[in-house]
Amino acid sequence: MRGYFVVVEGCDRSGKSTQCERLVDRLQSQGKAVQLFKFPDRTTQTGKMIDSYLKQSTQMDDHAIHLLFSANRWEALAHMKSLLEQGTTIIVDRYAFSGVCFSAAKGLDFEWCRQPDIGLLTPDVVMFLDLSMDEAEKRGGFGDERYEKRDLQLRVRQEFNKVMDSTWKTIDASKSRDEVHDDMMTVVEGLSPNPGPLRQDLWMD
Ligand code: ADP
Ligand code: 2DT
Ligand code: MG
Repeated sequence: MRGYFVVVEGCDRSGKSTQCERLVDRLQSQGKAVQLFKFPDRTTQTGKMIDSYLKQSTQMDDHAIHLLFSANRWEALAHMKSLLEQGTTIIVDRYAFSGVCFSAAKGLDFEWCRQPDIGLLTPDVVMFLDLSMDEAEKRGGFGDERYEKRDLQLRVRQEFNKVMDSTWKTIDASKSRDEVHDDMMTVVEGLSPNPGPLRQDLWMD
């Protein structure tokens, strides 16, 4: 059987990276084949350009950086597909939803933003870690990266409200790390035992 494609989305400091790692560790400890992916993947050629943009060492047109974030996903597609087909589950820390929400929050046209990611793999489930800005701010001050600003984060949140649909699983990210982990495990354990063929039809409807 193929692996599951699980995406974790949410605003900054909602606990995505913490929980993705925990999910991978837990599933691996159960003997399952699982691999972690993270977008942007800052290690590739496009990832290095994205990293220096986020760290504010380079400037780039908003459209150009949007396309680079998308390219960063397209270049991972073959690897993700082959793992899934071999039966490995992949847990993905941010995906095209972050791509659209951040760029739209900056003022780019929402429909334009969706175009470059059309035809990527469609996740089996998207978990949205839901945390208010006030709670997020209690988790430490903003860093120095380009998008770590309150007003932008609030706009990103509004964009997430637009892209999420009834298939998304909203997780209350204000709970303790253990409780959030348990809630996410419940979602993963509830995935269909027969997920059907891999779908490479993101936003093709
Ligand atoms: P994200 O990847 O969504 O930005 P992180 O996983 O990096 O979030 O977590 C942001 C900060 O909040 C980290 O310092 C992390 O240790 C802390 N954190 C994560 N989950 C929780 C939680 N459930 N309760 C309190 N603090 C948390
Ligand atoms: P991390 O803090 O998770 O490394 O994210 N972003 C991310 C975009 O603007 N477009 C995208 O396509 C993706 C995947 C969100 C780094 C920042 O990059 C933003 C925060
Ligand atoms: Mg993170």
